[in-house]
Amino acid sequence: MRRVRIASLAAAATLLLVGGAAAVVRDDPEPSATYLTDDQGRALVLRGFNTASSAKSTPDGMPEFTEAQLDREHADMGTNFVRFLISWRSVEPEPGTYDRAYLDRVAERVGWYADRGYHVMLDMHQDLYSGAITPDGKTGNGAPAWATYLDGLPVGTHDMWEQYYLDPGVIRAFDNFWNTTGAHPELTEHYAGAWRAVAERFAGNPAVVAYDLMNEPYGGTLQGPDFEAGPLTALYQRTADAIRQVDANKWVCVAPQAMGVNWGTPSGLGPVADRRDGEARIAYCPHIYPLPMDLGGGYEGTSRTLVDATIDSWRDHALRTARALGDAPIILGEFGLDTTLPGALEFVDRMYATAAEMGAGVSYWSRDPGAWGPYEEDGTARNLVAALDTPYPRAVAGTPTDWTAAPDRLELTFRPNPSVTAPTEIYLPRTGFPAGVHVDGAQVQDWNPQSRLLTLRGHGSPDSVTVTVTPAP
Ligand code: MNI
Repeated sequence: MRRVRIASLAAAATLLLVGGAAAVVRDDPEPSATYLTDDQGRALVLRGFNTASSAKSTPDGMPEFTEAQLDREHADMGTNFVRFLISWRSVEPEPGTYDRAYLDRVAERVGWYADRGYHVMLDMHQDLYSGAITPDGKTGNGAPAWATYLDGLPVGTHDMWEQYYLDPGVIRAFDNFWNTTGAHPELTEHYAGAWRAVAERFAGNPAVVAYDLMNEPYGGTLQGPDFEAGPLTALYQRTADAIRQVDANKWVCVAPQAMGVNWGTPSGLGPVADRRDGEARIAYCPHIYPLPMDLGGGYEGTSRTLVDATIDSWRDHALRTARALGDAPIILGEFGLDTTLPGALEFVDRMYATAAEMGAGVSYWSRDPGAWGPYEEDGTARNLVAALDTPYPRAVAGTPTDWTAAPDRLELTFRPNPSVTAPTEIYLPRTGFPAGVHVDGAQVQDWNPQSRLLTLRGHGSPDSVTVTVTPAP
């Protein structure tokens, strides 16, 4: 065990140095100038949770999550977004047969979010390809058993779940999916078909804003650009095309491979054409998990120095990849950590500040109870709740060019879009704004101390507007 950890750390340090050097020799990339938009054309700043890891293993594919728990989250942190886990095994339990009852259950949850004004991104989740890689079905998740071909190769037993990615049987299951073996050209076709079935069900549902095509892709024997620019980009193109047959409007979110890119190395993902009328709606949804923190290092000392270097190179590479994808907006699909680690909440603050700088949405991993999440099993709020309950502009009547938040202050600069008539909407937490708000730079249309929502109109300049919101004096 110890050997593995030391070897991984050495590998990570090398990767970090390579990433850091690459960042020095190229220009600093500009923040993303594009945002996902709502049906009124406003730029969306998305803040929410992955909901939830429990969906990976429940028989009905639903997270252990109630409508009352959503009310609680909404009241405590003012989230407006969810990355909701769905799975291929549940959508297509038999080849070519789509489970309508499952999609109805997903739609019921989407309805809970819709009732509270949330935006939903459906995430086709997988880890280690499939539950069928081990007899007990409890190690991996994602693909149906009928699409899992280990070809008799072994899968071992390991303490760290990531180690299963190195087992011959798991690698072969991925090689068969990507058809690197040449034996299973039908599997990616099925995957695209499953997505078309999902998109057909949700095309007319305005609460669903995006489809995250595959969680943390892994290339089996193909890694890096050989995988990302090859079969991964091809799968995204095939799946985006299948979705566009039934849904012209939702955002299609593409993710890089997890290995390396989650630690700050560059992605080799190729561009994906969006065959819809009008502007492309392709978004980029990378994850970040700085390796020193995953290994229990916390955000202090040497570990903190390495984590900061990881964040810097991850941000620069993510911005470059998003630009190469055609100025794609960015959603940080996952970051998260054991918040009992030293410095954990400073890391959380740093990640949200980085996302704001980048113009990126965020879905924290995850909404499950426990040490990584906002609540204990018994519902007690944990330290994460206060850390995440911060001001943010939820929907902006133009393009944000710069925004920063502190617990009792929000500064937002944006370029107004004259064709947007809906107001700019800002969330402000009770702790920082107990007695009301003071606004400079725009007129208040409404302030609702219950929902904590501030709406603004009548911003003077046509070019650039800067709004500052502070507590009422
Ligand atoms: O840390 C990972 C991760 C590590 C290594 C690899 N490979 C070797 C391919 C892949 C992924 N993932 C982090 C989180 N993502 C899942 C859900 O998407 C969570 O359970 C993990 O904490």
